[in-house]
Amino acid sequence: MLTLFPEMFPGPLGISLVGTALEKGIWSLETVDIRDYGIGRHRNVDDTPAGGGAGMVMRADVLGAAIDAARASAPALTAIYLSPRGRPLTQARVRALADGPGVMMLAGRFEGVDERVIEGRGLEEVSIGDYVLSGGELAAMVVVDACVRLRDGVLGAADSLGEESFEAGLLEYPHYTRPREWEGRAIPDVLLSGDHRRIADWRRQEAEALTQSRRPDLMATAAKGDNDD
Ligand code: 9D3
Repeated sequence: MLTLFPEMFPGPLGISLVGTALEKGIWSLETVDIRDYGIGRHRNVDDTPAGGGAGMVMRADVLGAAIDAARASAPALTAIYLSPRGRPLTQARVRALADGPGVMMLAGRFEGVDERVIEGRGLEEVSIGDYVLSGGELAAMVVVDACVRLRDGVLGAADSLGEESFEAGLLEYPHYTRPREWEGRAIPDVLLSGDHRRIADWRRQEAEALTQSRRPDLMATAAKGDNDD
């Protein structure tokens, strides 16, 4: 993880499912402090944009040196730059990254990085969605979280089973647990009927209705069965 804020890591990645996997050695994390490659007495990492305009841009020479140092100890890793203009992250890309040798990720700050470092180091630009963050670190954590949970030994057997559910591609049906009635709201009778066929039918119907109303874009691919999840 190449970042100006190494103290953000592992942060939430040190907790629960993914954190336990980190402790078990199922995955590991190294941070590179980009500031260590900064220029001059003030360790500068950014400068004003060529051509003018607002904000600052991260320097290609600084980032090149940081990337090369990281690459020297881990040459095989896929190199990703988290960027608001990147290709949107998909479960298919997550799967491929999780099956690979690991990832080197550059988290940007300011307006972004000098274009030449993206070209010169062959960085793949990845976005996590159409909203504006204050930097790439949280996005990088999202990528790691999504990948690590797919690695062997991270999910319990029960959760892994769910990954292959025939309902994949639809939003999930509503869940309920005790108490049977809460603030005047009852658990739907069908779920207490013990009729597993009727329960499965009800869940499928609920999942389809939710998907139709919230994510009609998913409906087409779910029907074809060629979705990512
Ligand atoms: C006004 C132009 N802005 C682009 C939308 C500048 C800008 C805003 C925020 C440049 C960088 C950022 C910081 N965002 C990320 O580093 C980032 C991000 C995001 O903001 N949304 C979704 N995915 C990602 S991945 C990295």
